[in-house]
Amino acid sequence: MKRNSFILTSAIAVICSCNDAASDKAPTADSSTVKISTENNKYLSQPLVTHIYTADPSAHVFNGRIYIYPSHDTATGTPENDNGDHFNMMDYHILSMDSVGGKVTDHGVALHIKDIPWAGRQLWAPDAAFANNTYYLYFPVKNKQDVFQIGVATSKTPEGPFTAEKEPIKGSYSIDPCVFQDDNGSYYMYFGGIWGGQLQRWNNNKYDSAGKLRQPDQLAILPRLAKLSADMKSFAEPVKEIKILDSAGNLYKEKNNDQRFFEASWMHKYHGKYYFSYSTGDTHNIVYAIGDSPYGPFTYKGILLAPVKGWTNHHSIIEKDGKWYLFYHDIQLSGKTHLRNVKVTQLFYNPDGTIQTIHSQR
Ligand code: FUB
Repeated sequence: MKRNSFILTSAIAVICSCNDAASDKAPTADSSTVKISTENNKYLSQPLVTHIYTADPSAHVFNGRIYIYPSHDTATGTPENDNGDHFNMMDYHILSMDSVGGKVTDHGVALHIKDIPWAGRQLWAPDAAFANNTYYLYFPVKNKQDVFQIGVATSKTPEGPFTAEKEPIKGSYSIDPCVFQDDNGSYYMYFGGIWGGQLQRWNNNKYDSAGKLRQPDQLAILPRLAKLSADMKSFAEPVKEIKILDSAGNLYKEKNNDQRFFEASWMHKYHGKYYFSYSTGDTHNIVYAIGDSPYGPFTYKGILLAPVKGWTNHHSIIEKDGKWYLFYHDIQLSGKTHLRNVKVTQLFYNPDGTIQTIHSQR
């Protein structure tokens, strides 16, 4: 995963950084922190925690408290490539806070890869849901054949620890699960990611290890969705594709990489409409599209979060006490692609239901 401008920025950041490349701990209060802090006012928000690296924040309000389910980035020394092998995460830590701006608690290890019987490597972006008096943690990880699937783990408390099911969710594949509860109590999982997320290997829900990315003039690969069963551990229906349309009603082509889906699905509802948001990956935006059904189609509306410092862009959206918030990440603390830090900022709607674009650097 590379882009030319970012390689240059990264190179400068690596030269300037005093952080230990072999450590997965974010800097504590030392001279390197002071050096970084002179740049702090360039950013819209500051990292929520600085003692570990965190990314891909899926936020939820459970029992009136904000819980954040992030990836836990680690420096394993795996070289960077377009498959994202450098995102080689081993466990999850769940964060929580009473309100935005309040003290953030790290609840420690909630699930470790060694406790997932079917897992091979790379614990990527998780999500969580509450049903049946149980908290469910959904996570993508490569199985022992190096193919991404999605697993589920359960706990009686939102912060875990979580116990993983022995097998992945049957029929699941690729990465970045987002579990959305509709007003009628139905739950849907949105998922998928191209490139390292392997979505290009899945056509009609069948695996093809030789599956290729689309050519510029071909239709773009679409994100996926399935309704969850009442047990929250299985799909209630075959996985479906989600149509994202331009204002003329056409599907995007691969060459429309400013708008087409790449990874990092999120679903929320606002004034009765379904807002499907996602990352455009190699163009680094979080964009959104609006529809009338959880199944879509969704019509593209614009950029929600402009590119952040770093290659990946990943987010979630919640409402708390009448305000809407965007959780996201960048690489302010480390200057390194794979060592990210989660952040939050308020999100604002226009009267017509569109969302004001957020720029994370001033
Ligand atoms: O954290 C690993 C991967 O990077 C996530 O699954 C993607 O969404 C991107 O943020």
